[in-house]
Amino acid sequence: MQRTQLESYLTSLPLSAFRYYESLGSTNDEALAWASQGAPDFSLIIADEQTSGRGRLDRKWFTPPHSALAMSLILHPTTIERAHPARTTGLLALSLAESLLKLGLVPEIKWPNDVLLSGRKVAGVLVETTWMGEELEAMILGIGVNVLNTSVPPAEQLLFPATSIETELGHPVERTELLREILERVLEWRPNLGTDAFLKSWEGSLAFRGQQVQVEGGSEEPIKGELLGLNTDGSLLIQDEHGKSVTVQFGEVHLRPLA
Ligand code: BT5
Repeated sequence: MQRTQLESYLTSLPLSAFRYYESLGSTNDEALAWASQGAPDFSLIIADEQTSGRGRLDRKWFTPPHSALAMSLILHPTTIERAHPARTTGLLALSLAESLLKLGLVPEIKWPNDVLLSGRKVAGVLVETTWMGEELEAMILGIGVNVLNTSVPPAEQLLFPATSIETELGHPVERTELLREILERVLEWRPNLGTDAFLKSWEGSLAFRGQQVQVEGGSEEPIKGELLGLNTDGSLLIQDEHGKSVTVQFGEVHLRPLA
């Protein structure tokens, strides 16, 4: 990815500022630091390679050079984003899912933060926050996308099977074009984050809807049941084995289908 090429692709978008790195530890770490130094709303950080990319619970996220998208968007949260922070994870996941749909693929969002193609993970979202005392200062919306075949980590390093857009499509795609497409979707959805239309689109993209799933996480017993959909706050709604509606809060949980 060349800086000049990136600049020409992004000039039409109302980005406040952007920083591009050929190699960086983690775009989320850089965004957290930049946010605390006063980065304006809708500033973007992109890295061609990450040497210590992070997932949830400090799990590793692999971003080898010249093959993936690794980016973090800094938002100064609006009232809606403060009220429904989980929706910002949905915002990025849905924006990518719609971009993939446009390429002719059939993406699914594995709640809470993965995007799947053919049941394999093609992307992960990591949203983090900075605080000024008790006041939420900034939200960092990070996403890593496996674009080319060479971005897919070896199977033994993974908890869940992975794929890339190139693998699924049968031909490579231009990373910068995909980036612009995702950002355009984010810009379209962001003002509508509080609407039912957003919730319905997010819910409509969910993997395993109507299927039996198991959710593990926290200190709770695993929950088994049918995945019904989303509550308005972005938490997951499941009908358990006894027919009871159970809500799974957004957080460090692991969802899998019960085959
Ligand atoms: C995620 O965490 O899926 C969130 C990943 C967010 C990465 C972006 S890249 C830009 C920004 N900067 C960062 O430092 N992070 C964000 P989680 O649900 O915890 O999944 C992590 C797990 O995904 C790992 O334990 C691996 O098993 C697997 N994994 C790692 N790299 C992968 C890859 N490239 N493709 C598919 N799976 C991967």
